[in-house]
Amino acid sequence: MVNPEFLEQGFRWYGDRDPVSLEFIRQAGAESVFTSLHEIPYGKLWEKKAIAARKKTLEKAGLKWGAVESLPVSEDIKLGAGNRDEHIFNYKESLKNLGECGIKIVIYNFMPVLDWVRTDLHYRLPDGSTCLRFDPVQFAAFEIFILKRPGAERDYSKKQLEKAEKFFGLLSATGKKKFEKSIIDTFPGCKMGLKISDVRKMLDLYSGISAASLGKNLDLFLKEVVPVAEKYEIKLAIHPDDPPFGILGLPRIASNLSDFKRITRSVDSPSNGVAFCTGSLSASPKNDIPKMLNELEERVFVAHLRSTQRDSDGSFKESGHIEGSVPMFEVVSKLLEMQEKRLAKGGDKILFRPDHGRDMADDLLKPPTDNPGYSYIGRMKGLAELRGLQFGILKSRRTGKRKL
Ligand code: DNO
Repeated sequence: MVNPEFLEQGFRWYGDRDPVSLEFIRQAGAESVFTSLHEIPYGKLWEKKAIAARKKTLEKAGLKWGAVESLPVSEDIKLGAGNRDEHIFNYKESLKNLGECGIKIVIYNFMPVLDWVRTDLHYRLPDGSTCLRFDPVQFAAFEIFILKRPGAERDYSKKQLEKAEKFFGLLSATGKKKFEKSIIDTFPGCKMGLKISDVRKMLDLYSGISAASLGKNLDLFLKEVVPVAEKYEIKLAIHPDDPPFGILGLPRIASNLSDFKRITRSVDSPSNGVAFCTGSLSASPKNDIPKMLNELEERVFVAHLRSTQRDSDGSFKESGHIEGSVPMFEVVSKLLEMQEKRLAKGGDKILFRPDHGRDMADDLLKPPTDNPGYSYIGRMKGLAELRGLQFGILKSRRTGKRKL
Protein backbone atom coordinates (compact mmCIF):
# COMPACT_ATOMS: atom_id res chain seq x y z
CA MET A 1 0.00 0.00 0.00
CA VAL A 2 1.36 3.37 -0.98
CA ASN A 3 1.62 5.85 1.86
CA PRO A 4 -1.09 8.44 1.04
CA GLU A 5 1.14 11.25 2.30
CA PHE A 6 3.98 10.47 -0.12
CA LEU A 7 4.40 12.35 -3.35
CA GLU A 8 3.09 10.45 -6.36
CA GLN A 9 5.89 8.13 -7.43
CA GLY A 10 6.65 7.94 -11.12
CA PHE A 11 9.09 6.26 -13.47
CA ARG A 12 9.93 7.03 -17.06
CA TRP A 13 9.11 4.42 -19.69
CA TYR A 14 10.17 4.59 -23.31
CA GLY A 15 7.39 2.42 -24.70
CA ASP A 16 7.42 -1.11 -26.03
CA ARG A 17 11.06 -0.89 -27.07
CA ASP A 18 12.16 -0.03 -23.53
CA PRO A 19 14.07 -2.98 -22.07
CA VAL A 20 12.64 -2.04 -18.66
CA SER A 21 9.20 -3.61 -18.47
CA LEU A 22 6.11 -2.08 -16.92
CA GLU A 23 6.06 -4.98 -14.53
CA PHE A 24 9.53 -4.06 -13.27
CA ILE A 25 8.48 -0.42 -13.01
CA ARG A 26 5.62 -1.42 -10.78
CA GLN A 27 7.89 -3.61 -8.70
CA ALA A 28 10.15 -0.60 -8.11
CA GLY A 29 7.21 0.98 -6.29
CA ALA A 30 6.07 3.41 -8.97
CA GLU A 31 2.40 4.15 -9.45
CA SER A 32 2.63 6.43 -12.39
CA VAL A 33 4.47 6.52 -15.68
CA PHE A 34 6.07 9.33 -17.65
CA THR A 35 5.98 8.39 -21.28
CA SER A 36 5.49 9.68 -24.78
CA LEU A 37 4.37 8.37 -28.14
CA HIS A 38 8.02 8.31 -29.14
CA GLU A 39 7.25 6.73 -32.50
CA ILE A 40 5.44 9.89 -33.70
CA PRO A 41 7.80 12.39 -35.37
CA TYR A 42 8.12 15.86 -33.82
CA GLY A 43 5.44 18.23 -35.12
CA LYS A 44 2.96 15.51 -36.10
CA LEU A 45 -0.48 14.95 -34.62
CA TRP A 46 -1.14 12.55 -31.75
CA GLU A 47 -4.34 10.74 -32.67
CA LYS A 48 -6.78 9.94 -29.92
CA LYS A 49 -6.74 6.25 -30.80
CA ALA A 50 -2.98 5.99 -30.27
CA ILE A 51 -3.19 7.88 -26.96
CA ALA A 52 -6.02 5.69 -25.70
CA ALA A 53 -4.14 2.52 -26.68
CA ARG A 54 -1.03 3.62 -24.77
CA LYS A 55 -3.14 4.51 -21.76
CA LYS A 56 -4.74 1.10 -21.82
CA THR A 57 -1.37 -0.65 -21.95
CA LEU A 58 -0.29 1.22 -18.82
CA GLU A 59 -3.53 0.60 -16.98
CA LYS A 60 -3.41 -3.10 -17.78
CA ALA A 61 -0.02 -3.16 -16.07
CA GLY A 62 -1.56 -1.52 -12.98
CA LEU A 63 -0.05 1.89 -13.72
CA LYS A 64 -1.34 5.33 -14.53
CA TRP A 65 -0.17 7.64 -17.33
CA GLY A 66 0.86 10.43 -14.97
CA ALA A 67 2.69 12.70 -17.40
CA VAL A 68 3.39 12.97 -21.07
CA GLU A 69 7.11 13.37 -21.38
CA SER A 70 7.39 14.90 -23.80
CA LEU A 71 5.01 16.29 -26.34
CA PRO A 72 7.97 17.58 -28.34
CA VAL A 73 8.13 21.06 -29.81
CA SER A 74 9.46 20.99 -33.36
CA GLU A 75 12.43 23.01 -34.53
CA ASP A 76 10.09 24.94 -36.84
CA ILE A 77 8.14 26.17 -33.82
CA LYS A 78 11.33 27.14 -31.99
CA LEU A 79 12.64 28.90 -35.08
CA GLY A 80 9.29 30.49 -35.88
CA ALA A 81 9.66 29.32 -39.48
CA GLY A 82 8.86 26.60 -41.99
CA ASN A 83 5.83 24.55 -40.97
CA ARG A 84 5.37 26.34 -37.68
CA ASP A 85 1.65 27.05 -38.08
CA GLU A 86 0.86 23.47 -39.01
CA HIS A 87 2.93 22.15 -36.11
CA ILE A 88 1.21 24.48 -33.63
CA PHE A 89 -2.14 23.39 -34.99
CA ASN A 90 -1.12 19.75 -34.46
CA TYR A 91 0.15 20.55 -30.97
CA LYS A 92 -3.22 22.03 -30.01
CA GLU A 93 -5.08 19.07 -31.47
CA SER A 94 -2.77 16.67 -29.65
CA LEU A 95 -3.40 18.51 -26.37
CA LYS A 96 -7.13 18.31 -26.96
CA ASN A 97 -6.87 14.57 -27.64
CA LEU A 98 -4.73 14.06 -24.55
CA GLY A 99 -7.19 16.06 -22.46
CA GLU A 100 -10.09 14.01 -23.73
CA CYS A 101 -8.21 10.87 -22.69
CA GLY A 102 -7.79 12.27 -19.17
CA ILE A 103 -4.06 13.10 -19.28
CA LYS A 104 -3.26 15.90 -16.85
CA ILE A 105 0.43 16.81 -17.25
CA VAL A 106 2.33 17.50 -20.46
CA ILE A 107 6.06 18.24 -20.40
CA TYR A 108 8.02 19.91 -23.20
CA ASN A 109 11.27 21.78 -23.63
CA PHE A 110 12.46 24.68 -25.75
CA MET A 111 16.12 23.78 -26.21
CA PRO A 112 17.30 24.60 -29.73
CA VAL A 113 18.77 21.86 -31.94
CA LEU A 114 19.62 19.17 -29.37
CA ASP A 115 17.85 17.88 -26.26
CA TRP A 116 19.98 17.28 -23.14
CA VAL A 117 23.73 17.04 -23.74
CA ARG A 118 26.55 15.13 -22.06
CA THR A 119 30.04 14.28 -23.21
CA ASP A 120 30.25 10.85 -21.55
CA LEU A 121 27.25 8.56 -21.21
CA HIS A 122 29.15 5.89 -19.28
CA TYR A 123 31.65 7.65 -17.02
CA ARG A 124 33.18 5.03 -14.77
CA LEU A 125 33.19 5.77 -11.04
CA PRO A 126 35.67 4.25 -8.58
CA ASP A 127 33.11 1.62 -7.49
CA GLY A 128 32.68 0.36 -11.09
CA SER A 129 29.24 1.87 -11.69
CA THR A 130 28.84 4.46 -14.44
CA CYS A 131 27.05 7.79 -14.72
CA LEU A 132 26.42 10.63 -17.18
CA ARG A 133 29.00 13.41 -17.26
CA PHE A 134 29.54 16.74 -19.02
CA ASP A 135 33.04 18.04 -19.46
CA PRO A 136 33.54 21.43 -21.13
CA VAL A 137 36.98 20.34 -22.34
CA GLN A 138 35.51 17.36 -24.15
CA PHE A 139 32.68 19.49 -25.46
CA ALA A 140 35.27 21.94 -26.82
CA ALA A 141 36.90 19.00 -28.61
CA PHE A 142 33.56 18.12 -30.16
CA GLU A 143 32.85 21.68 -31.26
CA ILE A 144 36.28 22.42 -32.61
CA PHE A 145 37.50 19.17 -34.11
CA ILE A 146 34.27 17.39 -35.10
CA LEU A 147 31.64 20.05 -35.63
CA LYS A 148 34.18 22.70 -36.62
CA ARG A 149 31.88 25.47 -35.48
CA PRO A 150 33.32 28.82 -36.57
CA GLY A 151 34.37 30.88 -33.58
CA ALA A 152 33.84 28.06 -31.05
CA GLU A 153 37.37 28.69 -29.72
CA ARG A 154 36.20 32.00 -28.29
CA ASP A 155 34.00 30.18 -25.78
CA TYR A 156 36.93 28.44 -24.08
CA SER A 157 40.10 29.37 -22.22
CA LYS A 158 43.56 28.67 -23.63
CA LYS A 159 44.07 25.91 -21.09
CA GLN A 160 40.77 24.27 -22.01
CA LEU A 161 41.67 24.40 -25.69
CA GLU A 162 45.02 22.74 -25.06
CA LYS A 163 43.39 20.01 -23.01
CA ALA A 164 40.70 19.54 -25.67
CA GLU A 165 43.31 18.97 -28.34
CA LYS A 166 45.06 16.43 -26.16
CA PHE A 167 41.81 14.62 -25.36
CA PHE A 168 40.83 14.42 -29.01
CA GLY A 169 44.28 13.30 -30.10
CA LEU A 170 44.06 10.30 -27.83
CA LEU A 171 40.73 9.05 -29.25
CA SER A 172 40.86 6.23 -31.79
CA ALA A 173 38.86 6.52 -35.02
CA THR A 174 36.00 4.43 -33.56
CA GLY A 175 36.29 6.33 -30.28
CA LYS A 176 35.76 9.56 -32.22
CA LYS A 177 32.67 8.21 -33.97
CA LYS A 178 31.22 6.95 -30.69
CA PHE A 179 31.96 10.26 -29.00
CA GLU A 180 30.24 12.20 -31.81
CA LYS A 181 27.16 9.97 -31.71
CA SER A 182 26.82 10.24 -27.94
CA ILE A 183 26.54 14.01 -28.28
CA ILE A 184 24.31 14.41 -31.31
CA ASP A 185 22.00 11.45 -31.09
CA THR A 186 20.59 11.09 -27.60
CA PHE A 187 17.09 12.39 -28.19
CA PRO A 188 14.80 10.90 -25.53
CA GLY A 189 13.20 7.71 -26.77
CA CYS A 190 14.07 8.09 -30.43
CA LYS A 191 16.99 8.05 -32.79
CA MET A 192 16.92 11.03 -35.12
CA GLY A 193 19.92 9.67 -36.97
CA LEU A 194 21.36 13.19 -37.20
CA LYS A 195 24.65 13.57 -39.01
CA ILE A 196 27.15 16.24 -38.22
CA SER A 197 26.19 18.02 -41.46
CA ASP A 198 22.56 18.13 -40.23
CA VAL A 199 23.67 19.73 -36.97
CA ARG A 200 25.64 22.34 -38.94
CA LYS A 201 22.59 23.13 -41.04
CA MET A 202 20.38 23.42 -37.96
CA LEU A 203 22.90 25.71 -36.28
CA ASP A 204 22.93 27.92 -39.36
CA LEU A 205 19.18 28.35 -39.08
CA TYR A 206 19.70 29.78 -35.60
CA SER A 207 22.39 32.21 -36.69
CA GLY A 208 20.11 35.25 -36.55
CA ILE A 209 18.17 34.12 -33.47
CA SER A 210 18.94 35.82 -30.18
CA ALA A 211 17.64 34.82 -26.76
CA ALA A 212 15.04 37.59 -27.14
CA SER A 213 13.75 36.26 -30.45
CA LEU A 214 13.74 32.66 -29.23
CA GLY A 215 11.76 33.94 -26.22
CA LYS A 216 9.28 35.58 -28.59
CA ASN A 217 8.84 32.31 -30.45
CA LEU A 218 8.16 30.57 -27.16
CA ASP A 219 5.65 33.26 -26.18
CA LEU A 220 3.84 32.92 -29.46
CA PHE A 221 3.68 29.15 -29.03
CA LEU A 222 2.38 29.53 -25.46
CA LYS A 223 -0.26 32.05 -26.49
CA GLU A 224 -1.62 29.48 -28.88
CA VAL A 225 -1.39 26.30 -26.83
CA VAL A 226 -1.94 27.38 -23.21
CA PRO A 227 -5.64 28.25 -23.70
CA VAL A 228 -6.19 24.74 -25.09
CA ALA A 229 -4.34 23.21 -22.14
CA GLU A 230 -6.45 25.32 -19.79
CA LYS A 231 -9.68 24.24 -21.45
CA TYR A 232 -8.79 20.56 -21.04
CA GLU A 233 -7.33 21.07 -17.54
CA ILE A 234 -3.87 20.08 -18.61
CA LYS A 235 -0.78 21.41 -16.85
CA LEU A 236 1.80 22.33 -19.45
CA ALA A 237 5.27 22.18 -17.92
CA ILE A 238 8.49 23.44 -19.47
CA HIS A 239 11.61 21.43 -18.73
CA PRO A 240 14.76 23.40 -17.90
CA ASP A 241 17.62 23.60 -20.37
CA ASP A 242 20.09 20.83 -19.71
CA PRO A 243 22.76 21.94 -19.14
CA PRO A 244 21.40 25.31 -17.97
CA PHE A 245 24.04 27.38 -19.73
CA GLY A 246 24.84 28.28 -23.32
CA ILE A 247 26.26 25.64 -25.63
CA LEU A 248 27.06 25.66 -29.36
CA GLY A 249 26.64 29.41 -29.38
CA LEU A 250 22.87 28.90 -29.13
CA PRO A 251 20.47 31.03 -27.09
CA ARG A 252 19.10 29.57 -23.84
CA ILE A 253 15.84 30.79 -22.33
CA ALA A 254 14.82 28.29 -19.65
CA SER A 255 17.83 28.05 -17.40
CA ASN A 256 17.24 30.11 -14.27
CA LEU A 257 14.67 31.71 -11.99
CA SER A 258 14.23 34.87 -14.03
CA ASP A 259 13.69 32.79 -17.19
CA PHE A 260 10.94 30.79 -15.51
CA LYS A 261 9.34 33.91 -14.06
CA ARG A 262 9.33 35.43 -17.51
CA ILE A 263 7.86 32.32 -19.11
CA THR A 264 5.13 31.80 -16.53
CA ARG A 265 4.14 35.47 -16.74
CA SER A 266 4.17 35.60 -20.52
CA VAL A 267 0.85 33.78 -20.56
CA ASP A 268 -0.46 34.06 -17.04
CA SER A 269 -2.49 30.89 -16.66
CA PRO A 270 -2.75 28.07 -14.11
CA SER A 271 -1.88 25.78 -17.02
CA ASN A 272 1.47 27.43 -17.80
CA GLY A 273 4.21 26.13 -15.53
CA VAL A 274 7.42 24.25 -14.95
CA ALA A 275 8.75 20.70 -14.74
CA PHE A 276 11.08 21.23 -11.81
CA CYS A 277 14.16 19.22 -12.76
CA THR A 278 16.58 19.60 -9.86
CA GLY A 279 19.36 17.77 -11.67
CA SER A 280 19.31 19.99 -14.75
CA LEU A 281 19.15 23.16 -12.66
CA SER A 282 21.93 22.01 -10.34
CA ALA A 283 24.54 21.98 -13.10
CA SER A 284 24.76 25.76 -12.74
CA PRO A 285 26.11 27.02 -9.40
CA LYS A 286 24.03 30.17 -9.94
CA ASN A 287 20.76 28.33 -9.40
CA ASP A 288 19.55 28.42 -5.80
CA ILE A 289 17.21 25.46 -6.06
CA PRO A 290 15.19 25.82 -2.81
CA LYS A 291 14.70 29.53 -3.60
CA MET A 292 13.51 28.67 -7.10
CA LEU A 293 11.06 26.14 -5.74
CA ASN A 294 9.72 28.64 -3.21
CA GLU A 295 9.25 31.36 -5.78
CA LEU A 296 7.79 29.19 -8.48
CA GLU A 297 5.71 27.13 -6.08
CA GLU A 298 2.28 27.56 -7.67
CA ARG A 299 3.62 26.89 -11.13
CA VAL A 300 5.60 23.76 -10.32
CA PHE A 301 3.47 21.03 -11.84
CA VAL A 302 5.76 18.01 -11.68
CA ALA A 303 9.27 17.18 -10.44
CA HIS A 304 12.34 15.34 -11.69
CA LEU A 305 14.52 14.51 -8.72
CA ARG A 306 18.24 13.93 -9.15
CA SER A 307 21.48 15.68 -8.37
CA THR A 308 24.88 16.50 -9.82
CA GLN A 309 28.40 16.87 -8.51
CA ARG A 310 30.07 19.95 -9.94
CA ASP A 311 33.84 19.83 -10.19
CA SER A 312 36.31 22.72 -10.12
CA ASP A 313 37.21 22.29 -13.82
CA GLY A 314 33.66 23.21 -14.82
CA SER A 315 32.60 19.62 -15.45
CA PHE A 316 29.71 17.93 -13.71
CA LYS A 317 28.66 14.36 -13.25
CA GLU A 318 25.39 12.93 -12.08
CA SER A 319 25.63 11.95 -8.44
CA GLY A 320 23.40 9.75 -6.29
CA HIS A 321 19.87 11.10 -5.98
CA ILE A 322 20.25 12.32 -2.43
CA GLU A 323 23.91 13.30 -2.75
CA GLY A 324 25.64 16.01 -4.76
CA SER A 325 24.84 19.70 -4.84
CA VAL A 326 21.03 19.54 -4.64
CA PRO A 327 19.78 20.00 -1.06
CA MET A 328 17.34 17.14 -1.56
CA PHE A 329 16.07 17.20 2.02
CA GLU A 330 14.92 20.82 1.57
CA VAL A 331 13.48 20.14 -1.87
CA VAL A 332 11.49 17.08 -0.84
CA SER A 333 10.33 18.75 2.41
CA LYS A 334 9.05 21.69 0.39
CA LEU A 335 7.34 19.45 -2.17
CA LEU A 336 5.60 17.57 0.64
CA GLU A 337 4.39 20.85 2.12
CA MET A 338 3.18 22.02 -1.27
CA GLN A 339 1.35 18.76 -1.76
CA GLU A 340 -0.32 19.03 1.63
CA LYS A 341 -1.61 22.48 0.71
CA ARG A 342 -2.82 21.34 -2.69
CA LEU A 343 -4.62 18.32 -1.29
CA ALA A 344 -6.28 20.50 1.35
CA LYS A 345 -7.68 22.62 -1.47
CA GLY A 346 -8.98 19.56 -3.32
CA GLY A 347 -6.04 19.50 -5.75
CA ASP A 348 -3.86 16.64 -6.94
CA LYS A 349 -0.80 14.99 -5.49
CA ILE A 350 2.57 16.12 -6.80
CA LEU A 351 4.05 13.66 -9.25
CA PHE A 352 7.81 13.09 -9.40
CA ARG A 353 10.19 10.61 -10.88
CA PRO A 354 13.73 9.67 -9.94
CA ASP A 355 15.47 11.22 -12.90
CA HIS A 356 18.31 9.22 -14.43
CA GLY A 357 20.31 6.71 -12.46
CA ARG A 358 23.69 5.08 -12.59
CA ASP A 359 24.34 1.88 -14.44
CA MET A 360 25.12 -0.44 -11.59
CA ALA A 361 25.01 -4.10 -10.57
CA ASP A 362 23.02 -6.09 -13.16
CA ASP A 363 22.55 -2.94 -15.26
CA LEU A 364 26.22 -3.30 -16.19
CA LEU A 365 25.70 -6.81 -17.52
CA LYS A 366 22.92 -5.87 -19.92
CA PRO A 367 23.45 -4.89 -23.56
CA PRO A 368 23.75 -1.10 -24.04
CA THR A 369 20.44 0.62 -24.65
CA ASP A 370 19.38 3.66 -26.63
CA ASN A 371 18.34 5.33 -23.38
CA PRO A 372 21.49 6.28 -21.49
CA GLY A 373 20.81 7.24 -17.89
CA TYR A 374 17.66 5.16 -17.76
CA SER A 375 18.90 1.90 -16.30
CA TYR A 376 16.58 -0.06 -14.07
CA ILE A 377 18.59 -0.69 -10.93
CA GLY A 378 20.15 2.77 -10.74
CA ARG A 379 16.77 4.43 -10.96
CA MET A 380 15.16 1.95 -8.62
CA LYS A 381 17.84 2.82 -6.05
CA GLY A 382 17.04 6.51 -6.58
CA LEU A 383 13.33 5.95 -6.12
CA ALA A 384 13.93 3.88 -2.98
CA GLU A 385 16.16 6.58 -1.50
CA LEU A 386 13.64 9.29 -2.28
CA ARG A 387 10.86 7.21 -0.75
CA GLY A 388 12.98 6.72 2.37
CA LEU A 389 13.65 10.43 2.53
CA GLN A 390 9.92 11.17 2.44
CA PHE A 391 9.25 8.57 5.09
CA GLY A 392 11.87 10.16 7.34
CA ILE A 393 10.64 13.71 6.79
CA LEU A 394 7.00 12.81 7.46
CA LYS A 395 7.78 10.68 10.48
CA SER A 396 10.08 13.23 12.08
CA ARG A 397 7.51 15.96 11.54
CA ARG A 398 4.95 13.92 13.37
CA THR A 399 7.20 12.92 16.23
CA GLY A 400 8.38 16.53 16.39
CA LYS A 401 4.80 17.69 16.86
CA ARG A 402 4.30 15.17 19.65
CA LYS A 403 7.49 16.47 21.29
CA LEU A 404 8.82 12.95 21.90
C1 DNO B 1 16.60 13.86 -19.50
C2 DNO B 1 15.25 14.37 -19.42
C3 DNO B 1 14.91 15.02 -20.74
C4 DNO B 1 13.53 15.61 -20.72
C5 DNO B 1 13.18 16.40 -21.93
C6 DNO B 1 11.88 17.13 -21.68
O1 DNO B 1 16.77 12.72 -19.34
O2 DNO B 1 14.97 15.07 -18.31
O3 DNO B 1 14.96 14.03 -21.70
O4 DNO B 1 12.63 14.58 -20.66
O5 DNO B 1 14.17 17.30 -22.23
O6 DNO B 1 11.40 17.62 -22.84
